[in-house]
Amino acid sequence: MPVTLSNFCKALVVTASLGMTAAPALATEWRGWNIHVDDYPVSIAMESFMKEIAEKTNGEITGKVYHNGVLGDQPDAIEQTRLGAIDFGEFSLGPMGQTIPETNVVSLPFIFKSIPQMYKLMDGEAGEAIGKGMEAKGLVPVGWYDAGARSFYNSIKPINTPEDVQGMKVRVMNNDLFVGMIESMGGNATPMAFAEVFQSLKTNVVDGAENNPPSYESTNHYEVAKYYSLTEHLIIPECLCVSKAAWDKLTPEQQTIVKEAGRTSADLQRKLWAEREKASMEKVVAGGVEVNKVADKAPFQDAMAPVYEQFLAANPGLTDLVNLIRNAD
Ligand code: BDP
Repeated sequence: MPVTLSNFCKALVVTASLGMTAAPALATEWRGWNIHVDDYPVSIAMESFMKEIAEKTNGEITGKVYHNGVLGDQPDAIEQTRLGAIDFGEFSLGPMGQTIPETNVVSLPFIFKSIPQMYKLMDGEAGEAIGKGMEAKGLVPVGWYDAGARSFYNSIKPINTPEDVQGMKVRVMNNDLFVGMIESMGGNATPMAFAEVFQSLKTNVVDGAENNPPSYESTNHYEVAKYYSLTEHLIIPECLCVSKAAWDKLTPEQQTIVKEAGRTSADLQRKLWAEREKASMEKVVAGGVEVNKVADKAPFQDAMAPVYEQFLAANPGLTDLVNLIRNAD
């Protein structure tokens, strides 16, 4: 058969229709947002989430995870996911507080007593209440991920007391609550995108920041801020979230599959997290970081009283949720 334009077009039509019959009628390809590097626990768990969904839906729903924040910074990606321009993402509840007040409850410093306690509460009543608030704003949580505890690091000195933070320029995630947290210790808070922190530390635009060991290590912040002080002031859970817009297009069977895959991926992420935390600490110590334990955290906790007062005054409707977590064993 000679290759004429019309034959070529016919061939295209045949190929396309064959493709159509081979693929399920309502095949959907999701785009997923992730801020972390490819080998991060979150990244591996997100890949496994999509793989399980593709398998269990026989390819009706497939997806690609965009790592390293290439789809934009976090506050922006949260908005995009709420609006349905991104189909799913793995977010810290930290930067969500500006839009979803319920999530701010877990951004209150020292609200959880430990990581196991955080798991228990997020897998129970507290997670349900927070999840409802998220869903009302366009995000459907399908798995609570672990992000350990955040501690301060800086290029000047070890921090042992809240006074040590006085006058320090500290980068925080985009949320007024974290600005208040730093100011209550006399520091200067600078909200800034995660991707800009390395350069800002290097050029002394900020003196320090705060994060968990895997993020401190995977971003190389430890190379330019050598003092890591284990204040463990924030235990902020993270969420694997599906955009409500994408969720509402699923059949009930598909929704069940997505929920199950979310749970499996959270189990995997929590396991990988524990391993990575250990490996990251070893790596930063080998890289010359001076790690100090904080002997007495009570002065830090006391310094946070105004943060709680202001938060509860502005959000009286969240008092019960705050107390539920605060008074839990
Ligand atoms: C990491 C979180 C990530 C945040 C980042 C930050 O996993 O979602 O964007 O901290 O400090 O621990 O911005």
